[in-house]
Amino acid sequence: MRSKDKISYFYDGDVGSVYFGPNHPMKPHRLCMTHHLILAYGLHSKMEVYRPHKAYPIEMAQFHSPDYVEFLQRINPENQNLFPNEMARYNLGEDCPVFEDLFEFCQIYAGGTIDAARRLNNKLCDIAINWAGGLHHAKKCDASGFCYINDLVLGILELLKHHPRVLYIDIDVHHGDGVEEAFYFTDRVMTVSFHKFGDKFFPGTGDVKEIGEREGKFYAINVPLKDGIDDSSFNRLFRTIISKVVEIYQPGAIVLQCGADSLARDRLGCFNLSIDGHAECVKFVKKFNLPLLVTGGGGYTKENVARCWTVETGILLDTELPNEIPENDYIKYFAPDFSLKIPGGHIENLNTKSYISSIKVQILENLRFIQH
Ligand code: V1P
Ligand code: CA
Ligand code: ZN
Repeated sequence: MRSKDKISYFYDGDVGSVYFGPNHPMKPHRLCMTHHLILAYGLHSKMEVYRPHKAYPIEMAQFHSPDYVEFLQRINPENQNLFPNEMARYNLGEDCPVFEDLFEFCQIYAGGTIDAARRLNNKLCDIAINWAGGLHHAKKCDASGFCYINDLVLGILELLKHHPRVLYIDIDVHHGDGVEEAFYFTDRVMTVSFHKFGDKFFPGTGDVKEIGEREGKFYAINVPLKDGIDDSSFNRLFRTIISKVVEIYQPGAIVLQCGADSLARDRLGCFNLSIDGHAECVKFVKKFNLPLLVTGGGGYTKENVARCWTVETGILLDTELPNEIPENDYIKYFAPDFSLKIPGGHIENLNTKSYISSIKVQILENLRFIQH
């Protein structure tokens, strides 16, 4: 362990007040709940808290096409009916609706991840946190799966200015397809996503056989899982794969996407992870003592998202948190037990020992082809 990690934390109070619409599972209000829980536990006094800059269109265009960025800037709920062709072309609609202040929302969450990467690059901190970021599905010219601008790709591009190799790890229940696609042909970024795969689960990609191409061959790792994976099998698999990856790839920095929809009882997810099981991944990655950029991602049972990211902030700060949730503006959401931790779930675990073992063998086999 480093003697004392310096942590930069990014939050903008405006991010929690945007609204994707009735029945939409993505609730940015979860970010506000998370922040207030972090404050209630007094964690703000142990880290540097920053309001991120609003990412400029030119910064977004480091990855996205300028015409797509321009359209996001121009579109609003009042004029969207005038642009049916562009709405379809850029995949805006049901999953990725146009809502009030959409562009400003993108600027804030993308600005947070870019600022986080810059502070790490300038050695102003050891760990940087942006719970509003982690929108891993956005593509160069397309919105996808509640994601418009891919802040993770922008953050990684920033880290690549200072580091020859960056490792991206994604524990959201969905495949990190946008980040994988952005770096599919390069060996300068290794992407590793753990996700549910099969039964037409969104986005449908992330087979173990998707491994990268050309220079990037063997630098994309996919860990496709079935419903019901529990803490012990997930943590064992995570540790085995990530320790081997770090040993062989020797990254200069790590980006960890902590989507909380891999928790038990998530509205969209289907795993059995407890908060301790999820947080164990954060603890494990922190131990490598490499510059670490931590983001949020999915997470659709808001009170559990707030619990999870607060626990993980505590872990990054090496601070134990009492299990009884302190008084805060959103205390009523944590009724009836007001406890910080949630246990694992009990849906049937369809990941047999032999299935997990075969995935592990294929992944470790591919890692043998990497030069070191
Ligand atoms: O399944 C689909 C699309 C819609 N069909 C044409 C296929 N979309 C999913 C998108 C999930 C996005 C997850 C994002 C993240 O990885 C990162 C932030 O967590 C979807 C689902 C679902 N159950 O998978 N969209 C919706 N539900 C949805 C429901 C109501 C209103 C709008 C969208
Ligand atoms: Ca994932
Ligand atoms: Zn997700």
